[in-house]
Amino acid sequence: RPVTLSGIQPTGMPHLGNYIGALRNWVSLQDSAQPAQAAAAAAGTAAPPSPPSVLYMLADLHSLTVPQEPARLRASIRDLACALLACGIRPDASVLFRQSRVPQHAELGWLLFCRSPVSWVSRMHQWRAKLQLLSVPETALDGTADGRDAGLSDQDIGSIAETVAGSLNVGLLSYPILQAADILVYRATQVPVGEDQAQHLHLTSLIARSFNAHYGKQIFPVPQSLIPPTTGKRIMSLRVPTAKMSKSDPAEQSRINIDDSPDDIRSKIRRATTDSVRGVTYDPQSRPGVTNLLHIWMSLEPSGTKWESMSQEELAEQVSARFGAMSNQDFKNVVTDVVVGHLTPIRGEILRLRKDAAYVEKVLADGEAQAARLAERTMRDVRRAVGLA
Ligand code: AQP
Repeated sequence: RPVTLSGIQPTGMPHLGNYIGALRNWVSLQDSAQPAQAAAAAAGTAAPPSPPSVLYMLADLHSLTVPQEPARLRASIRDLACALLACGIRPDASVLFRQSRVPQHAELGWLLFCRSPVSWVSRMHQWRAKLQLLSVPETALDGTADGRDAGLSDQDIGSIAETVAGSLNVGLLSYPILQAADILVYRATQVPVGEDQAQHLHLTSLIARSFNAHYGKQIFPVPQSLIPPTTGKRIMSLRVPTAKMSKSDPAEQSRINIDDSPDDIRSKIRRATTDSVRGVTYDPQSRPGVTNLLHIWMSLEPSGTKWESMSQEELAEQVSARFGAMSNQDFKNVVTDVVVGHLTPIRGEILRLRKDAAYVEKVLADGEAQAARLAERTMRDVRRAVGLA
């Protein structure tokens, strides 16, 4: 039986990129995995119980690889739960839970750390990109852990750790192994992820296969990644359309949050970076801003056209026929209408759920109890295999 697991970090309100690249697909996967529950939800009747096979995680432990202010993190976790429910994740069909509340993730994580060569994580693209970006000097990395810290006050030590660990910490290097634990602890067989996560998924397969081989037992299945189709695979920043839309981009104008008001959406799209070329054309290389808006439109427009299965030439032809005579400004209005139409009901549901904290907390607590039962089943086998039982 397929078991699906995916996660999202509580690093801010999800944006249109998270919605198009992940959350919308999560809802489809939930509904296709649990057709009886989906039919009951559509008919407004009670759903029959079913064994949990779709799990969605608020990846709060992962979010700590970058500095988080505690009160803000708490609020972001709550808000993220509201956002996922508002997008259509239903507690009768999916297990929704906070990663940190299921301690088996951290336990399995440690066991996997101890079986993973450092070179497996140090060659991950995301880690290498971060190292290059920061060009951290060797002396800064020495920090205080080399025995030369005599005479430093706690405050001095704290501030050195803050400076270095704020940007480059052990968690950031090793989080792909915790990610493997997140997946393997539920013996998940399929993992919907963005293409940027393909390398991490490959690492999970390596870890699962080497663990099975070492202990001579098929403890973990080898999971497959489910990468979304081509169009809108990556939604880009509205300000710098060569960078991806991101929750932690300090520029608010760079993204459309899924709880933005229609006025905010209108103003952000109106100010989105495009170019001064006349007419709308599909040209990812030389017109990244316009193409990003086209990807957003194609991902959300209601005709059901299979844009993702078209070649670049077909896309260019279709776009020219439809929007070739339109100014960028008029096209921005078309995009705004489709985004507002899509996000308005979601925003309404987020605002409603924010006022019902008790319900949201109960959904998470129930999800955590279910997740812990499943995880504990795996951990019993793992502890026995390792010699800890
Ligand atoms: N711009 C994007 N376009 C399409 N898909 C995206 N995803 C993220 N950004 C885009 C997908 O959303 C899922 C959840 O992402 P995450 O929050 O766990 O981490 P992330 O990829 O690092 O997302 P952000 O928004 O950029 O967050 P921060 O700023 O905190 O790092 C993933 O499946 C991801 O592929």
